Amino acid sequence: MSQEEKKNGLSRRQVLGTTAVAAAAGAAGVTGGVSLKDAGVITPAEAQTAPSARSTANKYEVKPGELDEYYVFFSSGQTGEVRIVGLPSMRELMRIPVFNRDSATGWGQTNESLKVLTEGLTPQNREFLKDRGGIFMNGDLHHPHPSFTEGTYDGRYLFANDKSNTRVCRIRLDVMKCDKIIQLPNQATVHGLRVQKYPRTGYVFCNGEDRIPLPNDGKILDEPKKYSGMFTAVDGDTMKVAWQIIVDGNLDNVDADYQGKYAWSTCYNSEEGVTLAEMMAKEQDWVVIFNLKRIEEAVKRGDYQEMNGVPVLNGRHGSPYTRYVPVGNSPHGINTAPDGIHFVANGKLSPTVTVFDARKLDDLFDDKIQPRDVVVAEPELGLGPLHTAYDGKGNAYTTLFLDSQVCKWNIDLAKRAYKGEKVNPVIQKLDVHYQPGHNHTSMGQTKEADGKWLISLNKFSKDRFLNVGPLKPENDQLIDISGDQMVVVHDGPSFAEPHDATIVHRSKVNPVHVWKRDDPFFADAVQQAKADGITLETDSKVIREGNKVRVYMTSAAPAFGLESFQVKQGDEVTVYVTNIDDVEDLTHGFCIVNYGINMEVAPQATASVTFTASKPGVYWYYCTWFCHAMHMEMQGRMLVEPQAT
Ligand code: RUQ
Ligand code: CUA
Repeated sequence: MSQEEKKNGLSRRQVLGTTAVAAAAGAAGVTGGVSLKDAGVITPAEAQTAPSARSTANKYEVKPGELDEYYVFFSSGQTGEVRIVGLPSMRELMRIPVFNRDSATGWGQTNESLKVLTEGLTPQNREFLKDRGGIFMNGDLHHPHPSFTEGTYDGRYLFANDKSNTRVCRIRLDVMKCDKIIQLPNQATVHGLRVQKYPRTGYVFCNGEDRIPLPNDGKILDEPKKYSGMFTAVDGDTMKVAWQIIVDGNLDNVDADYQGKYAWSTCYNSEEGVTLAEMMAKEQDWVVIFNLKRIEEAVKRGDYQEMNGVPVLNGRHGSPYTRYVPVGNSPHGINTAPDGIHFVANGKLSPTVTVFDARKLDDLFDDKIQPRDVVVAEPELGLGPLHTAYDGKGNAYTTLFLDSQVCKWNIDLAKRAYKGEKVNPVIQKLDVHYQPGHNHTSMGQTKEADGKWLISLNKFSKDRFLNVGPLKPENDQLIDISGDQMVVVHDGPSFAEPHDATIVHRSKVNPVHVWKRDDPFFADAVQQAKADGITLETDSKVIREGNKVRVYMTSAAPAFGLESFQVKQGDEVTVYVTNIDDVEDLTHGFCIVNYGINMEVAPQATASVTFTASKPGVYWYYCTWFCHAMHMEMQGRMLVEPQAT
């Protein structure tokens, strides 16, 4: 210890730790005139006598080897994957490739992933992609939402949208892999995505944002009045479209109730224009309410038109299935409160948010009240409200994009103010860095909102991190909301883009450690092996059928089941690798050098890849995941015999 440290009774390591806590706690810092004690930091000597203060100091620390309390499922925007982050440490734990092509896992190259990526394409796009490798190589994943049972997460699935190619994915939370992707017909872009909360998921609600001609076959081009917007309900169990409904305007975000009766979407461009000026012309846009029971009955009755194999209903103004409630111009986020009663549409261009009472919707659909009668508050919060989160104690947290703030306000006070009482619903405004889009509270999108944490997903980081060139990371900030005041406790840079996230308590998710051998994810490989008389767990063998060659091999650290195999130039080769190691965290990889092949094979999994052996010569294959002291030696040779000329 240095003299200075001795004087303070702190080691250098402790000082570094406590400085971080002091700075994180929003104090001016240790040298800025605030003592460690003021910042809630105490010396080891004091810690003996003040255990509660001690635990305050360590509140935000997750020590090496300690586990986080929450999973955060982050979207990655234009990267097209899902990321799993631990909260409160904000450590990135895993990435799940979905709409992107991933070098490490072979997602987009293995037969197992190609099946997921291709089987749900619309026929038109299957044709379009024929000469383009068969799959889209990009995605824009915005909104990841886990499945529900009775108003809270059930740990089965996570659903998310691809805005760029109009797709919806499903990720299995037992293995953290995507098992289904569907491309939505009759729709251009899917932006807002949320799921049915009650009785279960059930439906995955998908907002079509851009309006297009139906069918979009080139007969109608520059006649925007003939375009349609679309709302889709996907069945989360089958990953098929259950029904679609045509709407007026462009749908933005969506959420659902806690009763299983309604879904609601923000909707902009009531003008139905195609330029910015046209879209902003009117003072008002809408929130569209969808009556699920009436829609289901209509589908049963046959009150729809079938388009591309899907029942499509008419939900335009005057339809019995929808109601349009006027709100300020271009609303953005829409968020259901955990009380099961209120939902809030965020103004974006208007400094207000609009609070609705879901209990009034039955009367609205029965035409007993006017659309605006379902509005119970409209507090003015600040500039650019985009999304709202909740703490389950009656408070709401709204991001203010233009003000670079989070505004904490109280729903009840807002309702009283709306009735004319002289009360201010705003409790606190906290600076965030900078320009927040989505924000999320722990369990806050369920009826089990626990009011402990808020993350603010900020679109700009500017000066908050070391300069890494013109393209900057974005900034996810962790905010403690357990006290009366919000406190920023952590900055976390992230690469494109922390678009949206869901914070799930770890008790809700229970992934496996190794694959089960009968997992449907590689059932096709198992079936093919059976047809070839191969037992994947024990056999390493080459099967030839004309110019189709199937190479089966096991992998067990540090060796593949085959030290070499031989094929002929021009053969269509499929390599099946089965990882027979039954040990947690013992993943192998299979890479063929100069053949552009690489894939991950986790414990007890089978992975396969198909390619044409178009180049003759000797090609080493090796294991790409560090698995053993002899990992470097885990290799073999593919011998490609030249074609006879
Ligand atoms: S929307 S920043 Cu794509 Cu999630 Cu509001
Ligand atoms: Cu197997 Cu490295």
